[in-house]
Amino acid sequence: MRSNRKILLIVLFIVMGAAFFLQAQQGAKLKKETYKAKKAASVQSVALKDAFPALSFSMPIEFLSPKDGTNRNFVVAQRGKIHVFANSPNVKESKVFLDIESKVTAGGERGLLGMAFHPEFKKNGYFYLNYTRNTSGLETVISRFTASKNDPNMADPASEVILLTFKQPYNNHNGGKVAFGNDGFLYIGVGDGGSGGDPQKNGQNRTTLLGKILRIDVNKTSGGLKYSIPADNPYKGNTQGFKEEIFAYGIRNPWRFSFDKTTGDLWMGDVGQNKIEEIDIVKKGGNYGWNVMEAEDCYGSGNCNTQDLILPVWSYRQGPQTGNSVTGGHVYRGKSLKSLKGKYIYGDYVTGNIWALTPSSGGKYSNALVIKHKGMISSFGEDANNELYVCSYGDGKIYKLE
Ligand SMILES: [Ca+2]
Ligand SMILES: [Ca+2]
Repeated sequence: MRSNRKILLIVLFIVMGAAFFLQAQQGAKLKKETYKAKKAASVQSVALKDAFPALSFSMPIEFLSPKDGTNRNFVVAQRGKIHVFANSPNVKESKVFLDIESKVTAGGERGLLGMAFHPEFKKNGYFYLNYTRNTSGLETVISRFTASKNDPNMADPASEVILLTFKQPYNNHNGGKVAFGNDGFLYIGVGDGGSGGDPQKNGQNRTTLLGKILRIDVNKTSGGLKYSIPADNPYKGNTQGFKEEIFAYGIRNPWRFSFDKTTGDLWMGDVGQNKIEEIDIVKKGGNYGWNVMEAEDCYGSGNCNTQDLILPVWSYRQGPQTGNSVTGGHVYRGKSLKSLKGKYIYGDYVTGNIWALTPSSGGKYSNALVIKHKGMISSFGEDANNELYVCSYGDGKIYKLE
């Protein structure tokens, strides 16, 4: 999600999406929308099904489930609400788990952008949010909240503990994802600050948190922080003024990252500028190139010094057939879709393409179209069984791959 031209494009798609939604509503028979996949090479026929026909949400941007044995799903709505409901296609209603709309500044790429359950959520009730607010200028807030002890389907709005804030120089490129790695640390996706082309050169500047993946330890505090810096963070204790929270840098706008539950790999979609969308496997201390490079090309004109810059594991040129804004997904570790096992499933926000990346020899990957969603894909998510879902931004529905 990027510059003005792109925003225009996105607005156009929202209008088209709304028209599509109205059409769909007129035909009540279409209530259960099932899109049959075209058979793609190496991928079985996969359908996208309206997973919870009775439910829809306003601008859903995250779907997730705590591993607490309750088999509940949570949907984050961008304006600042979190909804909770039973993981059943017959579920009749959702409940508002938390409403922080009054705290959140939303619109465009701003809002309540991410949620993560603490690995010990069942015991401590902690969950973490990433949102933008405007108190004295736009900023990102990373907070911990606690679920109510009396009602598991309610969070306590007064339980907020702000861990970290940092200023946002522009409205766009706020990243927004938060997730716990297999190492138990909290990872935070932060965009380059915004505008276009990274005018402040934040991606390569390690004295700012912008344009980075951060990693913090929320289970300890140290040095006046509400968290601590993991002992092996790449810049812990550095004397160059680099931010110790940095895990990796050179990132433009990480729109969704996730961890492979089997290998622990951190997979990221990094939204491109005007040419190329990319998928990265993010390693500790890695420099992912922005704004020296846009994916595998030098950004801007002519040559660039590509030494030590890590190339994406996959990329695609922007276009009407491919897309204009990558949405990172998940390595599929569910049970029902055997042909997707171990593959990285991701998509494009604008075109609705959903692809599978399959590892092949020599660290290379092959790419296949799984299915095309007729709407905008704001996010992928997983339920308690690691089955895969799509947040459809325009019609507010949650679709399941099956
Ligand atoms: Ca920003
Ligand atoms: Ca890159």
